[in-house]
Amino acid sequence: MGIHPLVDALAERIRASRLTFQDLEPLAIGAELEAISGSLDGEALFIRNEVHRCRGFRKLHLETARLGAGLQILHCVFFPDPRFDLPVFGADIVAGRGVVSAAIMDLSPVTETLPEPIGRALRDQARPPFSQVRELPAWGSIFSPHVLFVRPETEQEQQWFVEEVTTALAILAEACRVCDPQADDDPATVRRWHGQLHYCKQQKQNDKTRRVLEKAFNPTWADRYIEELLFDDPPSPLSVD
Ligand code: BLA
Repeated sequence: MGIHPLVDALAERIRASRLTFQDLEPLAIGAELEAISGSLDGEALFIRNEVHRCRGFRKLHLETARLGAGLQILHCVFFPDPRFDLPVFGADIVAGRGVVSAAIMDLSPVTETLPEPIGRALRDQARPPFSQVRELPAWGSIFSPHVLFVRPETEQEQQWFVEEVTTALAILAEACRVCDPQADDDPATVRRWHGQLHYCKQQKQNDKTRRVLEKAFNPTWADRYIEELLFDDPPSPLSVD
């Protein structure tokens, strides 16, 4: 069985948007993390990971996965280089048996508020009338007021979701193009690094991700995967050269 069309369509769109970021280059990850396969209860499991960096972002991670009982996942996070005044881009789709239960996307601030040009661009954007907007869990305090968290019911709503992600990435790519880095030891850089650490800490409280990975693999593997690949702590700007 293939991958849900929304997962496929969004992955393709993210790959295309990714190319609009400057100085994009692949980051080496271990072969054991690039393509992971196995089986659970007789069903095929796989995870495909793509990791890049570019000017302004220390890590662009796109994961597509099929993890047992027909569960299909797209997970994507663009982690900014703290020297740049840029938010974290995050998206997650969870689909199973033809139904998409969760589709979430946000440009998340790493300080009190989003950089003003990004906040303004998002405010100016009319949101399509999704029929099922979902409530955020408590750890979701990291998300911006513009977070999109829905259960897209129809193909049209799924297309809207892809368009919303495309728009957010275009806004982010433009902000990135005009953003100049600050010094490693600039207090603003250090503040943004702390903000990114907090983002990762909150994401790691999502027990639903951990439970799925523990069941498909095992708790030790899941913990390592979450700590080292999904939400690794950003290196301190004061310790890198
Ligand atoms: C929810 N994430 C979920 C759910 C599962 C996963 C099974 C529950 C589905 C539902 O509530 O309908 C599983 N997500 C995974 C797994 C991976 C993954 C296994 O990415 C990776 C291998 N999660 C993220 C990112 C965001 C995110 C980047 O990884 C947002 C930017 C959000 N996922 C997110 C939220 C929920 C969720 C907010 C709902 C949690 C809840 O309602 O408690």
